[in-house]
Amino acid sequence: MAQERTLFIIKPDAVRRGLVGEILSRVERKGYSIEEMKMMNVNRELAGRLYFEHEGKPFYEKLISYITSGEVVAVLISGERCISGLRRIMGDTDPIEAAPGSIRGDFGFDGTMNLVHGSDSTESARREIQLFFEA
Ligand code: 3AN
Repeated sequence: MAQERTLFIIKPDAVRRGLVGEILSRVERKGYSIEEMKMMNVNRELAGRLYFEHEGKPFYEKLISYITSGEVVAVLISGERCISGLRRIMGDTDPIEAAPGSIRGDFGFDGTMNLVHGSDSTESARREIQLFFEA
C-alpha cells in the first residue's frame, strides 16, 4: 500500500463543455484528496515540457495546440495508489476504447480532445507536479 501524489489536468475541451464539476466529483467520490488546484493557461513552453516524450510524433503539434487552446484546471491529487487508480477513472487514452463508466468513456470520442491528463508513473508524477505546482 502506498500513499501517492499525482498531477491531474482537466483539459480545455472539458472546461469549455462545463464538465469540471462532474469530473472532480468522480475523483472525490473515489476517495482521493485535492491538495491544490488552479485554473490556468498552459503556454507553449510548459506544454512542451509536459509532453516532451511525444515530440516528433505525428500528433505532437495537434496535442500542443489543443492543450494551449484554453484554460485548464490543474489539480494536485493525493491518495492510496492514486497514480494508477486515477488512470482507471480516466479510461483508455483513446476515448472510443475507453470503458463506459470512465471519464473518457462517458464523455469523449476524440483521440486528441480526450478531456483529462493524469501522470502515468511515480517519476512522471514527481516531474509533472513540479512543473505545475512547484516551478
Ligand atoms: P494518456 O493521456 O492516456 O496518458 P499519453 O501520455 O500516451 O496518454 O498521450 C498523451 C496525449 O497525447 C493523449 N492524452 C492524447 O491527447 C495524445 N495522444 C496520444 N496518442 C495519440 C494518438 N495516437 N493520436 C492522437 N493523439 C494522441
